[in-house]
This record gives sequence, structure tokens and C-alpha cells, in this order.
Amino acid sequence: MNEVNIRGSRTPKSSPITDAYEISDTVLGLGINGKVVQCYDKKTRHKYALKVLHDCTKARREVDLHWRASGCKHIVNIIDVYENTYSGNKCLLVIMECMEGGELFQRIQDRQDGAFTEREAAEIMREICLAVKYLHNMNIAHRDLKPENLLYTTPDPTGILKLTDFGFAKETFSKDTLQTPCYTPYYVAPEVLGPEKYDKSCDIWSLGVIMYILLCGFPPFYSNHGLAISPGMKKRIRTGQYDFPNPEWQHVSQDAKDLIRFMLCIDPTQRLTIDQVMRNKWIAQYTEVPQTPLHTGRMLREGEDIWPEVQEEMTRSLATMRVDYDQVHIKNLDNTNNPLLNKRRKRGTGEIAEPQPQ
Ligand code: I85
Repeated sequence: MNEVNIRGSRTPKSSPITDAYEISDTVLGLGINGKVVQCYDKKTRHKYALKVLHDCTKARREVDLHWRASGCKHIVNIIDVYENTYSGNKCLLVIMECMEGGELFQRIQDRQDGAFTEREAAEIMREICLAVKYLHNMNIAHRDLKPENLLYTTPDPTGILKLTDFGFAKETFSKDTLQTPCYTPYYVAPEVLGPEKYDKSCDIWSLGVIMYILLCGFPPFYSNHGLAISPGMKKRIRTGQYDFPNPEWQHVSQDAKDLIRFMLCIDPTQRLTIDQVMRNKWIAQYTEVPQTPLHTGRMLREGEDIWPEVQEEMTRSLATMRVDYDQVHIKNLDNTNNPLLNKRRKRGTGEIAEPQPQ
């Protein structure tokens, strides 16, 4: 068993991972910070997923936040973490439960047995919201909520949907911290309290985009000419210009459209919080949502060729959103990639550490 400290953080094992696990060559996916391969428990022969990370501050944060969030039913579970060195390279090795059901939208696209309905979409949204609520309650913002990070445990209908990849997750400012004796709340400036709201609201925006795609099979914002995020698309996102075109949206309930509007609200201070989303009747009473057949499966199949581009676009707009919200903070010298600073770092005064990859 791993030791758990007062903050719920655990320490990685330093024994060789290969004592307990057999690592295969099967690649399950590539994350920004590391690749994910299949592996097996040597004793039980049970299948797991292994994420290999270069050991640095950023990787430590990813593992720490993911580990702390592992208790949630809708978050991919961490089984074990190892710190091992391979030919001088320090690695963090994260053993996770193996999600064998693949990605959320692939599953909807592959469905043969009748159309996907609005009620099913509501049930899926509720599951994703449960993961986000768990995180936000712990003051963690995921900041990379996108279809590729939503995976099913098994391919059969009993499969559970879970969220993964904490590579961009961030501990948000908690108001509780300000109640500790080191701060006097009377004098605290609003921007000090601000960032918490923005980081979490970034997740709500993403939830709105995911809900929109679930209900029609295409995203609310996209470039007209594919590839890179276009000035036109940027403008549409900034001004919140999207619509609910027919025939795909014709029979979708007004409740669903209203909820999307409240989540895709351009002013982050006006956007719903996760608790408000959970209390919305389309989510809270998902079993009463109409069983309207949706165009999602067909649209996903028709758009199959451009789906990788849609995913790239979502990745890019998430990156923009994180940068925008991070600008609220004062830049930390350790993390800047200023060419002049890098020169001084290279000269090796030893006073300024190399920046961590962002
Ligand atoms: N299982 N974003 C896209 C995958 N089990 N996947 C991604 N970041 C991660 C891959 C690229 C997510 O942190 C990712 C991460 C973790 C996983 C992950 C964790 C646990 C899986 C990047 C599978 C899978 C899918 C279908 C079949 C099978 C496995 O990806 C299997 F071979 F088991 F049948």
C-alpha cells in the first residue's frame, strides 16, 4: 500500500516497476506529457495501462492531482506510481486501470442498435459532470476536458465512462486558504480571489461544447476551411456566435438548448458553476428527458474524416483559454522561456534553474 500524507498525497514506489509488471509494446495513446502503453500484473496477469512521464515538477503535479482524484467513480483510477531511472533518465510511471471500451464519441459513432437519444446524452453529461463536481469540490480544475479524455471501462453496455489526463490540471485558489492566519481577508484584492473562478469556469465551457457535440455530432465552433484555428472561428468563440441548426436540432428540447446557452456563456463570471449545472433539471432529472432520437451517430460517421481536425481545434482552443486565464497571474521566472534568461541559465551560474516544459 502507498503511504498517504496529510494532504492526501502519496509517494511513488522506488522499486523497479518490472518486478511487478510486464510492459508490452502496445501503445494505447499519446498524451502531451507521455505515452500510454499496455502492461500486465506479473502475478495476476491482469491488464493495466501505463503512462510514462519524464520526472519533472509538471509530471509530479499531474500525478499528485490525479492520485488525489482517483476516488471518484468517473475518474480513471491510479493503481500504482513508480519512480525509476532508465539510462540516467528519471521517469514517473503511472499504472492505471485499463479502459478497454475506448473513447466516448467512437462508441456513439459505432452504435448499430438504433439511434442515440437525448435521454442517453443527458445520462452521459451527468456522468461527466459528476467527475467535474468531484474535482471542483477538491479545488482542482481539469482544464483539458475534451472527447479524447473520456473513456469507457469496457466495450459492453455496462461500461462506465471515466475522465483521464491530468496533464493540465491545476489546484485552484481556495477561499479556505485565505481563512488561515497568513492572510487577512479584510485586505484581500478581488483578483486574488478571482483565478479560482476562471479555472473552474474553463471546465464548464468545455462541458458546454461536449454537450453540444453529444446532441448533434458536430461542434458549436469550427473553422470554415479546416486546420488551424481561423480568425473567424476565434471571433465566433469570443463573441459566443453559434446556433442550433436544423434538421439536427429541430427536435432537441428547449431545456437542453437553454443549458448549453448557460454553459457557453462568454462571460466566465456569468457562466454556471458545476453545482448549478448538476441542479439543472435536464441533468438532475435526466431519467425524464425525452427519448428523442438524435442525428449524432450519423453526423459523427459523416464527419469521420474531419474528426481528427475537430479534436485538434478543441485542443487548440483549450490551450488559448488556459493562457488567457493564466495571464491573470504574475509570471513566475522559473517557468518562463525568455531567451535572455535561457542564455543566463546556459552560462550555468547555477542560480537560475532550467524551465520545466510547459
Ligand atoms: N485504454 N487522450 C488521448 C487509456 N486505459 N489514455 C490519452 N492521456 C492520458 C491517450 C490519447 C487520452 O493520460 C490517455 C491517457 C490515459 C489513457 C488510458 C488510460 C487507461 C486506456 C492521453 C485505452 C484502450 C482503448 C481501447 C482498447 C484498449 C485500451 O486507451 C484495450 F487494448 F485495452 F483493449
